[in-house]
Amino acid sequence: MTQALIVVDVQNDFCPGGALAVPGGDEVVAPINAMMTQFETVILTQDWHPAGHSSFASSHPGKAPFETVEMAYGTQVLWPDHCVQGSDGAAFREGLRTDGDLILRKGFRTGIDSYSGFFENDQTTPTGLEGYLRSRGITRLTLAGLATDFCVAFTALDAARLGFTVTVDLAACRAIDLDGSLAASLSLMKDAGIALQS
Ligand code: VGL
Ligand code: ZN
Repeated sequence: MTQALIVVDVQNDFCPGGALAVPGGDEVVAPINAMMTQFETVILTQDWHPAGHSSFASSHPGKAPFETVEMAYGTQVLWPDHCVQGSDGAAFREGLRTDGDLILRKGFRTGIDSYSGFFENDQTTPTGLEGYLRSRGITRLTLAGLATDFCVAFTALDAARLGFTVTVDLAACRAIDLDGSLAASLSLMKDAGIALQS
């Protein structure tokens, strides 16, 4: 058993009606539930921010959502408040199977965001996911979820860089697509040798 499915951030706030709604975000639930039956190991990630998180525009006076700021670790997009720990918005989307082996929370430090399931946005602070996968002998990963161009892409790119064989199932992903971010992320993933499946 060397394969795992990583289900990225299928949470209410990324679905229609949520604080950072991804168009069609809820449409990934059915295909992901079906995919889960094909994998012995399923990991779900959960965006999990404290109130007042530094990725929230509301934490930066004069800034609006989708503007950027320079943080010590680089440029950070500012988002509407979303996925606040314990809120309904942070909960997994109703109907999503959550009986996976591991639920990995990320973005829980106030001063740093974490799009990737592997590293925070400084690209050096590990979440521990790499060790979890390696110690279980997993070498091949399939990714699905939200959003294609942020948390899915960052997770996939880190996984490829770490030497995992990575497939992203685009039919079970939806994108935010901010200023061409979808096309940019697809091209980065292709260049990294990630299989894009639809
Ligand atoms: C995400 C923006 C902010 C994502 C999370 O799951 O793609 N995007 N936080
Ligand atoms: Zn977030």
